[in-house]
Amino acid sequence: PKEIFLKDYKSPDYYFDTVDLRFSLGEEKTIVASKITVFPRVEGSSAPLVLDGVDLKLISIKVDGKELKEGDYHLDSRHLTLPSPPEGKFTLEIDTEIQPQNNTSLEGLYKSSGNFCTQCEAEGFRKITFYQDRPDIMAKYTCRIEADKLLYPVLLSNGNLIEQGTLEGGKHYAVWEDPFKKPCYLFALVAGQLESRDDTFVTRSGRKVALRIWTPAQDVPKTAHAMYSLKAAMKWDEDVFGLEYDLDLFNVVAVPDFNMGAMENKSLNIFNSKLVLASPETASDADYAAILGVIGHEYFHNWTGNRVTCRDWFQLSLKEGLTVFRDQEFSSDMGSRTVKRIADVSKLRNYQFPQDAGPMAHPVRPHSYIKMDNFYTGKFLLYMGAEVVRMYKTLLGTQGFRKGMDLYFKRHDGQAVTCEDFFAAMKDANGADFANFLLWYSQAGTPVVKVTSSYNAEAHTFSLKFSQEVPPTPGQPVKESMFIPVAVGLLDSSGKDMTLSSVYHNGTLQSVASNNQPVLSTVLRVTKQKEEEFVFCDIFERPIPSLLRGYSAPVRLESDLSDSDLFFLLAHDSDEFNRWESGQVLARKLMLSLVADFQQSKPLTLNPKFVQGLKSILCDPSLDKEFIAKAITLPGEGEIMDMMEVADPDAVHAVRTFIRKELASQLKSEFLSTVENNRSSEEYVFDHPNMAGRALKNTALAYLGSLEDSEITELALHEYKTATNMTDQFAALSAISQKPGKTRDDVLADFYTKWQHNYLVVNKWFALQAMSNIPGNVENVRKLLNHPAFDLRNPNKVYSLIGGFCGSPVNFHAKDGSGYKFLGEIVLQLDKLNPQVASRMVSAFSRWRRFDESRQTLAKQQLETIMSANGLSENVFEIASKSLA
Ligand code: HT7
Ligand code: ZN
Repeated sequence: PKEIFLKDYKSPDYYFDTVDLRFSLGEEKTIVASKITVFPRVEGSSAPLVLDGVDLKLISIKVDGKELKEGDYHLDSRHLTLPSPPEGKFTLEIDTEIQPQNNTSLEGLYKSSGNFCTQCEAEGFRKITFYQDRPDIMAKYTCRIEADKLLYPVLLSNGNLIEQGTLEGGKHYAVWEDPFKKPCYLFALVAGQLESRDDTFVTRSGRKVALRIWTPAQDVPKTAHAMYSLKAAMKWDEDVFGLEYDLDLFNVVAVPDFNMGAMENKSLNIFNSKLVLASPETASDADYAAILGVIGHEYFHNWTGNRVTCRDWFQLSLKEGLTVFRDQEFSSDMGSRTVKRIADVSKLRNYQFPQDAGPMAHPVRPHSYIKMDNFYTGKFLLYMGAEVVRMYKTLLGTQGFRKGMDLYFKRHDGQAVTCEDFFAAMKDANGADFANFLLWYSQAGTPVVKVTSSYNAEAHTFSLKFSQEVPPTPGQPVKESMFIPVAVGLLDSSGKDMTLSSVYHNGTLQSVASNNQPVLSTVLRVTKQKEEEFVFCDIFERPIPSLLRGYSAPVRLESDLSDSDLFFLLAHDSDEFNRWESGQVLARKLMLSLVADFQQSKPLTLNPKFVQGLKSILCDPSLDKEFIAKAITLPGEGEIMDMMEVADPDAVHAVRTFIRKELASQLKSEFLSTVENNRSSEEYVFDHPNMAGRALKNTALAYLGSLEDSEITELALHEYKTATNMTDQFAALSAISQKPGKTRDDVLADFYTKWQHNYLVVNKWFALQAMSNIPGNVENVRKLLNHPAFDLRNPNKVYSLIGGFCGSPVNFHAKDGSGYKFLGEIVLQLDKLNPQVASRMVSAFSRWRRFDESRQTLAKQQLETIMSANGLSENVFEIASKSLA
């Protein structure tokens, strides 16, 4: 496999102006005829024209209407080359045959539940026809689709429908024209038996946009929330960024077989059904929230990704980081900002810290790759990219950021650009000094920021001294210091924010006031590696600093705050994110010290102050209920293992289980009344107060479920039977499933019987069992592989069952290697069907060096077996080989 480097980027020798595609869709074969107008970048160029093409059968090729003979071109398994194309502008016509019905990779054109659909990002278009499959080739497309009318009554592509009609032999056709230039990764086609939910949105300039969400007929009633989300997103983008939709039609299609969440194809978004279909009985609050966020995300791409796209795939975070940031802000505005930030930071930590510390570490803009798809798999690039965009906003403020966005669109609409172009727009629009901010794009590794504080009672000054270190990562042994925006507030002894007026930095006095008004929070610009001091003036008592408010930069913070400072912040910080964070820091410290006790066979005891701290949060009626739910949830086992020299899954699991049980038994009556007082109303409402109540009730129920107590089993069974929505029903099922036994078996069987006809609910049932910590669960998971509802070809099922299993530290990392062996076998089977899904699964091995020697040996064996397999895909090769390197 060939590694591709950013430094080797070259502008294409040829551009495409118009692309006319004609699809003749069939059961045995599909014919794709393309007609492209080509022009050279440099007048008079005689460079060869190299087209990408994979798994294609070439039928014919014509240049300016003249058929080429063998010898006039070269064809290999990946490219079609014209060694000497004509000078100047010419037309290229290529007929190709493909077999979408046999395409299990789910990239290019494939079939899902009998319908045709496409997935072209990142490099799937080359599986449809020969093309320069790179995002800096932007062209105007028309697409004619011809197919059997009964089997495929609906024919969709990008843009506007300009013609349709019937043909002989029971066929029909439709012609679509997209007036906007686009890269081929945004091309889409759908043909099948679908029905739509229709609505309209009138843009602020008065354009009436037809909105259609397409699914199989029986699922149309489940698209109401997706439609609500789409209209909310369209309105939000107008209100917050002044961005209007630009066509008269916006289609969304839901398909059950999809490698990722969704795809932002111009005016024809294609979605994994999981992120469209919802009804209160079948979808949880988390599903509802995910649909809102992802519908928003794909819609927002219309401007950030489609109108302005990436020059090359190394710039992926230009569109993904920015669009993830935009969807995060959208969801924050639609619900609770703090809770959303907590959820996003938790996700970031789950992807950022492990990846940054492992063999797959790479910067936000990678320097090289073998298979581009692997960057989506890690999610790092998406979430970390969003953090980089968030830092611009932190530094510039809401208005400054908006100015930067306006300039970005003004300069680059219709272009394929780079991260530097985005940086320049932000900088130029604000005349900002961003120091070496660009390093965030090129330097890998999570900076570790250390802070110490001291108070001078005589001078009335408070000093914060920072130092930073970026750990070495593969290929980057030595690091430069980064520009880190650190948002800070100071709490007085009553827990209120002190007013901040001025601060000395590097010996110069700077005002921190905004519009001459003192402020309660300020952003410090930390740039140096060694000690960098900020001294706050006019501070009349020793404050407790609230550092990195709202997680203002994606770093690991190590401060000298004592436990009592942290308890104080947990109780009082006006920055709710930091309230949560203080609780998490305390919990992490506690868990790590108990892990050490466990490893030394010491008895485990729980610090009463910790119980008290959690109790006061749990019982504080002034707090948002979802915030409470988050604040009383312990850090995950993965997060704690990441902080250990040698990860010990058994010890971490034992400790987390111990703390949960201990909290449940000491706070049993509080948890019981929390359940009692927060039962859902009969009617399901998707809004923050209702979701928050359910989140709190179900967190309490989960704690109670850890107890060996028949009263609790009865309670959970009651909750299960009386639940009126999936959130509550599944939470009760999860609480019951914590302990093996007849009740668990019966309720799991009941749940399956009830929901066997809904594949999305059945996937939840698979995931719940797969993630179980019951010892030896690998055998149960192996059995489930043969369950009639399971299918290795469907990514959602694989993510639920196999992905769920790999997320359970005790069983995946079982000492006897049974978990590793299971995954090794599955990866090889999967790789033959769907390399993208296989590479997602194999990445569970990538941190094998973090474990003890015996686990290392067992995991390494599996990786080596995978590497030695014949015909391994590039996707799996890249992850497995980098993991072993
Ligand atoms: N932009 C979309 C990327 C995507 C993708 C990438 C590789 C393989 C399959 C894929 N499906 C969708 C995702 C998004 O931005 O939501
Ligand atoms: Zn995206």
